[in-house]
Amino acid sequence: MRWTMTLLAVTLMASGCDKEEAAQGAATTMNDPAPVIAVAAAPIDLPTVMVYKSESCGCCSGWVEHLEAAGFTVEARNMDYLTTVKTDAGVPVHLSSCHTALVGGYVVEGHVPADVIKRMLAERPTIAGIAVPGMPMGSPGMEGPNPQPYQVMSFDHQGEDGVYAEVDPR
Ligand SMILES: [Cu+2]
Repeated sequence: MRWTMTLLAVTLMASGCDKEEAAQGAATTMNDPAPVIAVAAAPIDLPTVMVYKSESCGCCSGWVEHLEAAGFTVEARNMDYLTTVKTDAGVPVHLSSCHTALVGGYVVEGHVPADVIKRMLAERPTIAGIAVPGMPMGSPGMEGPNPQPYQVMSFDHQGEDGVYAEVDPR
């Protein structure tokens, strides 16, 4: 098993190098900044997402799958008292949703799209976290027949909210 994994890793590394060389070769001939883009597109290390949810929450599991599909490693914990988790994390009551997650030092409340989380992790704003209040139809994990636009709110521990992102899944 270990041998197979090593082989796989070596194969992946080898193919990765080939691609990079190909991109560089092409760029040299064409004299454009393509190699920079190729490096930026390489997989980045995403921090593990800790998700606190109730055992029976189907849309929470849908959101976990969405994060995993986007490349996150997710550790999900089923909790009996989510209110305590939200209070401890400092999630404002009016921004609360079904599940609460912790990632990279931030709180992520509700059905926040993975790309918005990635943007926050890249920008590292001075906020406590982001939230999609309630459970809007069309948000990841809440796919359905009538998707609607929704906002991703930011919040801090001083009671300030703001709009972090506008999402229109239609
Ligand atoms: Cu939900």
